[in-house]
Amino acid sequence: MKLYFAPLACSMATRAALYEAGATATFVEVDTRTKRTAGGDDYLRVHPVGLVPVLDAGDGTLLFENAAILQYVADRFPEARLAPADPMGRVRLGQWLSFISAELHRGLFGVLLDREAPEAVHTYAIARGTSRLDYLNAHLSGREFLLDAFSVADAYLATILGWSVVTTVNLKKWPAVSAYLEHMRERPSMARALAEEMPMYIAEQSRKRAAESAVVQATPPS
Ligand SMILES: N[C@@H](CCC(=O)N[C@@H](CS)C(=O)NCC(=O)O)C(=O)O
Repeated sequence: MKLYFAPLACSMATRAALYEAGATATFVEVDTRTKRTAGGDDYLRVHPVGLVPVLDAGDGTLLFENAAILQYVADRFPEARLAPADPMGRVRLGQWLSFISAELHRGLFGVLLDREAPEAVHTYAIARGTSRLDYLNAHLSGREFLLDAFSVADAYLATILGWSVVTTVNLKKWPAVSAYLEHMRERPSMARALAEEMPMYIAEQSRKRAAESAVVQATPPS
């Protein structure tokens, strides 16, 4: 299998799930801004919109969308128990994956991390996001995981919540959410994924800054 990822992006959830499963995989870094892989290939030929993650299932079949990819990994490695086996448990898993994707990933943190989004949009996202974090905090109070045991939804949620440190969302206001994130980060698969992707993220950021300052220097004063 081959995972197309960007450092510390939502694709880190799939990396952690692959580690949980003990899967053999290779990893291709993507610059989601330039839509190029680290090897210089045109990433739009892999994903027409240029989003990560994409998982190559091993035979060239390309899988899109984190929530679907995570369930694929869980199904492909059932012995790792990354998803509930019973039908209702599976519905609950789908419920959380949708909530994380729509309400927290794209609806809250994705907006806050978008430097091109106007300030009013950030303010609106935070105002709306509060009820989502309140709900999550109530659910996680007294619980170790989103479901009865660790699942791919936890890998996704911990990845998204980790972005809060570079936003104005202070998770300390939601103590159960904050404690959950700390606990998740101690999990070997998550800790390994974070330790591996952090240096890549720092390198990516410095490349971005260098590219931006090159543009500024090349722009003649008007
Ligand atoms: N709906 C997609 C969203 C994935 C997504 O937002 N990926 C971000 C990184 S976390 C990305 O690739 N952004 C680049 C872009 O928006 O052009 C999924 O859940 O997989």
